[in-house]
Amino acid sequence: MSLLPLFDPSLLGRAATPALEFERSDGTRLALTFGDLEARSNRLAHTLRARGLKRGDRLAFFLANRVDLIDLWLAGVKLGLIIVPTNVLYRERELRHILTDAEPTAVVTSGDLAAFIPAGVAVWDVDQLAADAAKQPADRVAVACGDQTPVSLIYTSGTTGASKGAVLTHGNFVANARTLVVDWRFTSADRYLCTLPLFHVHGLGNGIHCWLASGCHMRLTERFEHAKAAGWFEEYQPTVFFGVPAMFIRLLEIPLERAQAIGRRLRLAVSGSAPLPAEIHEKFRERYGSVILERYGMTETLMNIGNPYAAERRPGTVGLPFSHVEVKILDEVGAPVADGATGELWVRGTNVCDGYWRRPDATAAAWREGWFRTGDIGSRAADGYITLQGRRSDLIISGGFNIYPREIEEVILEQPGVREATVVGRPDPVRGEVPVAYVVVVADFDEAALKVRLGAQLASFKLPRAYVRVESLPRTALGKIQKHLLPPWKTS
Ligand code: MLC
Ligand code: AMP
Repeated sequence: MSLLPLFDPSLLGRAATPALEFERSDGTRLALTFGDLEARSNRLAHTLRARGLKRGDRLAFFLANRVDLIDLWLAGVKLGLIIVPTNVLYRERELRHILTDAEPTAVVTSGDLAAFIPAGVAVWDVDQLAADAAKQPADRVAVACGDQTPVSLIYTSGTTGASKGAVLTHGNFVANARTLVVDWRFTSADRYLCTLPLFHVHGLGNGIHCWLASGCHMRLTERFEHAKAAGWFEEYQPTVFFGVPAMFIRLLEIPLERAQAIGRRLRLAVSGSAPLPAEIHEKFRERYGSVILERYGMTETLMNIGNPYAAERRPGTVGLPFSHVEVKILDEVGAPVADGATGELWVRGTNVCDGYWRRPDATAAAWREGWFRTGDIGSRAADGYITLQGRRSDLIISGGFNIYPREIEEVILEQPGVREATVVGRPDPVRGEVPVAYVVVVADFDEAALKVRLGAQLASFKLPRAYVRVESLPRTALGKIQKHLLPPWKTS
């Protein structure tokens, strides 16, 4: 099944029903019905077709949350395009890699972001595109798509190496959305507050798709702003909220009485994308009276494991495999581990993408007979609950955004005066982890210039929180850096 039939009961069947309220950062709002979304995406599909886009073509976007992103996604679904989301915090260097690799026809962006698009890439202004679309007819355009039809190329740092595009199909997203809507008991009466960015699978594959598949109402914001969060919850009165742990940590700052009132309306709060400390799970329950449902997913697989809706949501665990997925935990030689023992998680199911874009080597390394090697380490209790304990690679997750240390190290090493560099994740009370750089420098090292260089080339969440100068980096006899032997980072 493709995505459109999943959305049609909302787009066509509930055409006159209020669907969406988008709040811009300046506080202005736009309200739309499902019928409006159907018409807007049809008009945009006509425009994209007139600009030459056809089934299988890639179209990238580099935008913060806005309604045009939903139009673009739906138009892509209708035309059989492969949409390439990019993180709005990326800078030219990061975008160049994705845009070179994905070879999109164009990247859709806004005027304030256009300066970050690498030279030589076709740039379509989002407002101009919308103005063109407004002149087009509203009748539906749709090409035949099936389970196997790719719909999105989403870049991930994966388990090793440079960022790779996971080729996600209609079938992957349908499997994910169908399970979540049923398991999490979505109905058209729900009110879903979406503050997650739509360029990642958490906001897109879970948030947007649960909303469209259930026909509920959504309040979308440009981004999560913790100073505004209490007001959003109080005014909109959501029944459902999805967040990353950094958001739940911020929500603990809301005064008790207000939090209790919010909690009475909130039937479901889901956390994912990074580990939720058991202590935060407990504090949120005390404050809101609502028990967070923690689940585990990945770009390549969408959602794999989640705590149950109607049974125990066990703090510190990610729960039980979803119905669309099989999970096995293997030791270093590939043998299944006993309950309670630690190993690497492998997953298989209709949610798992088939491979990476134009990377047969990386695909072969991560997939074996339909099973995908997640790179996440964990164990299963005798009653089936799975606990994650870390990752096989040195990936850092900060505020739910992934950081691959080698990428930062490479930019640091380009700076005159740096002889050696390594980057590690260090604990942070809000963001979970933050990157910290350890550098071996020669006399003429200029730290201020290094910071400027990194700020120009890397997304803000990748910038090291500190640069710790060391005499040398601890290495094995073979020269590999032993990150666990680095001195602790002193915050003062
Ligand atoms: C942050 N910024 C954004 C932004 N998020 N700008 C536009 N859109 C966004 N979504 C900018 C801010 O404007 C600010 O810029 C700077 O980044 C720092 O933001 P902050 O609010 O001061 O940081 P913080 O309080 O730490 O909160 C950040 C956060 C953000 C939690 C809101 O990290 C976030 O939205 N995380 C979600 C990540 C996510 O969706 N991950 C899912 C991956 S999918 P300036 O200029 O003011 O400094 C996956 C699979 C799975 O992992 O299982 O789900
Ligand atoms: P991404 O590559 O952005 O899709 O990030 C996927 C990674 O996020 C997974 O491989 C995990 O390491 C991590 N992750 C997602 N959900 C959880 C969770 N609930 N607990 C711990 N880690 C998580």
